[in-house]
Amino acid sequence: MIVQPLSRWTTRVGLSISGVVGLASLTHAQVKVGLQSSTATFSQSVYGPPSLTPDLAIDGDTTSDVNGWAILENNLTTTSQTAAWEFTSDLDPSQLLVKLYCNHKSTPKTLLGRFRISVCRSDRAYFADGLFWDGDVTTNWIALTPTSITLPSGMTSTILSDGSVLVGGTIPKQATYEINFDACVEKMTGIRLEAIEDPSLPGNGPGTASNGNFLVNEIEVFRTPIITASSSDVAPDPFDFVTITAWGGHPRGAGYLVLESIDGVPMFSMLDQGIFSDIELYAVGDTIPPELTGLTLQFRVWGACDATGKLVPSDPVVVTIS
Ligand SMILES: [Ca+2]
Ligand SMILES: [Ca+2]
Repeated sequence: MIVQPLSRWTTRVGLSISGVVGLASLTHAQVKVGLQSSTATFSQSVYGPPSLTPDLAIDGDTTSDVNGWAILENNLTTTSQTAAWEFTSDLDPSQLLVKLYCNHKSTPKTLLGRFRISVCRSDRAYFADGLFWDGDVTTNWIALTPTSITLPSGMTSTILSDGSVLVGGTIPKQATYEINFDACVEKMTGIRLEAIEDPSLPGNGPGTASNGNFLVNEIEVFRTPIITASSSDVAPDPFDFVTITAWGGHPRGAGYLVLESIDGVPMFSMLDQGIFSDIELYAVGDTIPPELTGLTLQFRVWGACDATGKLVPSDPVVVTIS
């Protein structure tokens, strides 16, 4: 087997040929992520215990008027506040969709003005203690920079250098924000929502209400796994073919290999996962089936991180089996 080395990438990748299976197709199922242990630095109360608390932002009610997290203090001022939740199970590297519902009706335009989303890999014992005032939201957070944002018509968003989002334009009465991220992070355990003051906002923010308040009725997180197929997903096929086990890595985190045939087979993809900081490109196998001779495979690392932590594909690398 002849292989060409990766030239541009500091990462090297592995490739092995070891068996016979059929053709596979890839599916990219988006699944909702469970959240728990709602925690905040502050939650709004009305001269009593906290009543607009982050647990109401994960109760499944996205539309009731007063059902979510808000931060107005009893002196009717606001300041930057933070909420955090644990993921109910660890997440592998994912494309994340975060939906933020701001549907307060009796006080319209009570939307998030500037905010930032982060994830962490910490043990759940060390963050998100479930308190609604002075809760523990401190751990090693990894701020995510959105790859795209969908807002109601007329609203604008600006992604600032710290990864936070500042909304502007025409502020509607209610809004649902949809923010996409590439989360190039292994074994994610939690998510943080920072509401950040900004001088462009009414009352200096962090919300769009005149007093800087907001109400987040609900936060929903959906993930699309980067890994979408494994050997068990490969259905038998009349065209017996070779099993490709591939793995890749990147010094900064996770990496994945997508294999695509560029001749001979219309769809030929299979993934495996591995985390390696420095691996070699090599082939494993007793013999190469004769029908593979001359086959050309193209593959690329999908999941290499660029300088901002975004998942990016490498340039194609071509392997010819001989
Ligand atoms: Ca809710
Ligand atoms: Ca915890």
